[in-house]
Amino acid sequence: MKKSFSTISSLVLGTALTTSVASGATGELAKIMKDRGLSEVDVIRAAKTYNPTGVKDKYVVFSSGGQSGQMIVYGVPSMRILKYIAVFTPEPWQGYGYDKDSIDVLRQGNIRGREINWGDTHHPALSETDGKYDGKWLAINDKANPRIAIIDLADFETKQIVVNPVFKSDHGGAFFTPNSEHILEAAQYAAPFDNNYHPIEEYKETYRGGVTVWKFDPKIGRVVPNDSYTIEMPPYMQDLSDSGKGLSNGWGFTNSFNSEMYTGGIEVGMPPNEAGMSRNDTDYLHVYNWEKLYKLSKDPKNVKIINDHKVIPMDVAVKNNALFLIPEPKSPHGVDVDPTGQYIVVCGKLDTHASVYDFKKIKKLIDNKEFVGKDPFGIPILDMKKSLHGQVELGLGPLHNQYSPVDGEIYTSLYVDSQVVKWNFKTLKVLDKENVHYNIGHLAGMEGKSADPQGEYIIALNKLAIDRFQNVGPLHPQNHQLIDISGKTMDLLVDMPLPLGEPHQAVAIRASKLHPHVRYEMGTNTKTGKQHIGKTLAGQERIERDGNHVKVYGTLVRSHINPERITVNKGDRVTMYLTNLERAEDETHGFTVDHYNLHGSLEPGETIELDFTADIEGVFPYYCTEFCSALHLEMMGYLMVKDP
Ligand code: CUK
Ligand code: CUA
Repeated sequence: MKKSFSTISSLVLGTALTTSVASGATGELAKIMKDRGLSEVDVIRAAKTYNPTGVKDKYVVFSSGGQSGQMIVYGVPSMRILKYIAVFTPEPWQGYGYDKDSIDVLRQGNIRGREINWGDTHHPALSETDGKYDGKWLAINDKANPRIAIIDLADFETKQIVVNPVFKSDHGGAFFTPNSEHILEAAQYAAPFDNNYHPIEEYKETYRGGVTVWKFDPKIGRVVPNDSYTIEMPPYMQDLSDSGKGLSNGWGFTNSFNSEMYTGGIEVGMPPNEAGMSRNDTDYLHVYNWEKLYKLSKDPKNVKIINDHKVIPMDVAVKNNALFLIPEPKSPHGVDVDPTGQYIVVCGKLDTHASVYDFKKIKKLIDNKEFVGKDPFGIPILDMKKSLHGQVELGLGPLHNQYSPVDGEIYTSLYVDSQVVKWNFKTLKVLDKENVHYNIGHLAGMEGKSADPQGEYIIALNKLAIDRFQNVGPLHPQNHQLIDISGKTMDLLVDMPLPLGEPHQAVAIRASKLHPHVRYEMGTNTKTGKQHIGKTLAGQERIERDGNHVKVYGTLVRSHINPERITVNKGDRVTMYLTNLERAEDETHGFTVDHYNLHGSLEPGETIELDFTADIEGVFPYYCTEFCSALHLEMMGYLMVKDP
C-alpha cells in the first residue's frame, strides 16, 4: 500500500496538482477512488494526514475551547482529538468539579465570592525557555471573567486559576515572557480598577485599561499573585499583546482600539461624531518595559494598592521611560513579534495592510527621546512612520500572524476575504493566498509564535463552517483546516469539525517535547502534586467515625472497591478518600455514588476525595464508572443511609 501511494505522489508531482484523473492508481485503489469520487490530489492529501493505527502525530495542538471554558488537544497532521482539558468549566469524565480537590481549583476562580462555572477562553500559551517552547506549562485566559488558568503538561490538568484583581474583562493574554518569568494579561473593556460604581461621564477620569504582569514560577508552575503588578493604561480598549523576545526581550506590546474613548451616547473630551469607536484613523500600540516596571513595582512608593494588588500608575511608568504609544492603523487585532524579536507585525480588521514595526527603530526613538507629542494622559507618542519597517497590502480583514523557519516568511489570516496569505515581512512582498472556509480568526503554525518556528503546517481556525459539514442544526461545529505549507504554495489538506466552542487561538508544539506521566506516584493529590492526606494502601482500608463525620479510606483495583459497604446515618458528613492502586498504564477507575452528584476519575496512583452530606435516606449503589476489566460490573458496593 505504502509503495503505491509514493508511486502516485511521484506521478502527480510531475503534473498539475489540479488533475482529477486517476491515471496513476491501479487495482483496489483505483476502484475506491472511482467509487468515492476521489482525485489523485485527494488521495495525496489523505495520505499526508492519515495515521495508520498506532502511529502517533508529530505535533500536538492546544486549542482554546471558547465559550466551553475548556481546551481541546489534538494531533497534527491527523487532526484527531486527543483530550479536552477542563479549565474553567466542570467536566464530569475527569471528575473535574465533582470531587473535592478539583472543586477547590475551580473555586480559586471565584470572583467577589461568586462561583463562576464557565469561561470564555481565548488565548492558550505554552511556557518558554529562551523563547522556545519547553513543553512544561500551559496558560489560558478567560475573557469574560478576567482570569488566567495554569495547566501542568505532566498530566494535562488545571492546577491554578488566578482572578485579575483590577480588570473587569481581559483579552490580551495569556502570553509568556521568553523564560516564563511572567505572563502578560491585557484588559479588554476599560472599566474602573476598583469595584465601585463610577458613572460613565467619568470615563476618562476613572475608567482604565492596563496590562497585568503576573509573576510566574516556572519551576513549580504557579502564578505568584503577590509578586505581580498591573501597568495602568488609558481607557482605550486594550487588545492582543505579545511579549518581546531576543532583541526586544524585556518589552511588551499591546494594541488597542477606541482611542476615541467613545462610550456609546457620549464621548468624553471629544467632539461629537457618529462613527464612535472607529472615527480616528489610528489607534495606539502600547510599548512598555515590563522588566523595568517589575523592578519598580518592588518599591512601595511606585505603586498604588488597589484590591490588594500593586498598580503602577501611568505617570510613574512615563517618568521612568517605560511606557510609550505608537499610532497603528485603526481597530487593530493581532500583534505578533517575529522569532528574532526585531519585528512586530500588527494587523487590523479595518485596514487592508499589515504594519511591520522595527524594534531597533522604536528603541532609537525612545533612547533619543524623539516624541511627536503626548496622549491626553501624558504618555509619549512615537512617530508611526519612523517606527515602521513598512506596510503591505494583504487583503480584507487581516487579523493574526504566524511565522515559519524561512527568513521573513509569515502567514496572516484574512477574516473578511476568508484567506490565509503568505508573505515576507522583510521584503514586504505577498507570496501566496489560500482560500479557507470560512472567516478565519487566528491561525496556528507549528511553534509558529516561538523563537523556533517549525513550518510544515498552518491550521486555519475558522469562525464559520456554513456548508462544510453535515447540518446538525443551526449551531454548526467550528472548522479547523489543516494547510500544508512545506511547498512553494499552500495546499489545504483537510477539515476538522470541532464541536465545543469558538477556537479563538491554538498553539502547537512538537510531540517530542511533551513528557506526560503515565501513572502517579501512589497516593498523589494530582491538584497539588503532593501526597494526598487520604492516601490509602492495600490493607489500610477502613471507616472511621468522629461524631457525625464519617471518614472512608478506600481503594480501587481490578476488580474490587474496598470497602464494599458503608453504613451511615442520615445527615452524617461523609468524606471518602479513594486511591487507585493500579500501576498498569491506562487502568483508570471511575467512582460515583448514585443520586449524590459525585464523580471521580482515578488515574493509576491517584487519590481523590469526595466530600458530601448523606442527606437523603436510602440504599445507594456506588460503582466504578470506567469499564476497566472483565469484572468491571462487579466493581461496586452500597452506601446505606439510615434514619437513626
Ligand atoms: S481572538 Cu479573541 S476575539 Cu482573534 Cu485572539 Cu477571536
Ligand atoms: Cu474499575 Cu470498572
